[in-house]
Amino acid sequence: SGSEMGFRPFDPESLFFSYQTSLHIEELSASIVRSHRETTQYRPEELQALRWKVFSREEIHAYQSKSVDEMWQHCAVRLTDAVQYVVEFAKRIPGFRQLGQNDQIALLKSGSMEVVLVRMSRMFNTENNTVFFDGKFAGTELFKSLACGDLIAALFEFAHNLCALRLTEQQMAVFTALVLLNADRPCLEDRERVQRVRRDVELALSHILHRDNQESLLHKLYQRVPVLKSLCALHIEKLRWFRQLYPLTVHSHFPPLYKELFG
Ligand code: CLR
Repeated sequence: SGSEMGFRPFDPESLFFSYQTSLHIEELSASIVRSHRETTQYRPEELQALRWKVFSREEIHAYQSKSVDEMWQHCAVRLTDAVQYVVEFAKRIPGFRQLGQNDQIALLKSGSMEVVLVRMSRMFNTENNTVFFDGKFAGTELFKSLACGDLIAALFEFAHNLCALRLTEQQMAVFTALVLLNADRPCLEDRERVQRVRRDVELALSHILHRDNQESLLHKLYQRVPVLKSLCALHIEKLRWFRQLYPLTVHSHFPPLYKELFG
């Protein structure tokens, strides 16, 4: 037979199969990239044009003079806005809506904040370590009145390091889809189903990294996943601390979605 003679037998069936597969993966990447583009508040060109907008001394001072609970509430509202866009992104990932309702919620509960933090790196300027917040670029000192400097420093450091990888929008889109489709999340009812949707997104990520000739990024991206997890745990810990001090602020002034996801 052909294989005994050292070459593969020509098999039109299997050629057809691999053609179908790569077409499907190609379409999946394109679809995820489109969903990402439609659900990020700012396009890269817009962000580039806004880079010169930084807060003045006076404006920074005004944020620093806010009370702890006022600043927390303000940031919780901004963060919830960002989360809402991530929820919209998730819904547009092929296969996500087909998961059970409870599993969709479980994935968003643990994954939406992680995606916000990955997205933070697109809104980050490494030249002066500032992030786009409330219409201008802000450094860590602007968040002083939150009284959680360690969390803020860690979030900025994460954004800075992720920025250094210089991900394209396509790479970020597929990576964030992968962050959401994590079959190890607590409380999943049908892990196998999540794993199946994830498998194709993993292929999509390998595919675009291969195409971009940047396969070494795969390992670097997977390395960030446990860091994301610990940052989110720290955020929850800070929220618990804050809630103990200001239970009424959280109860009556925090966005319901924020409480539902993190509370
Ligand atoms: C992330 C990328 C999103 C847009 C966006 C909105 C809100 C921003 C967030 C980004 C980055 C982190 C951010 C947040 C508002 C407050 C939060 C600046 C840019 C800081 C780090 C404070 C966190 C405070 C918690 C303890 C509540 O597309």
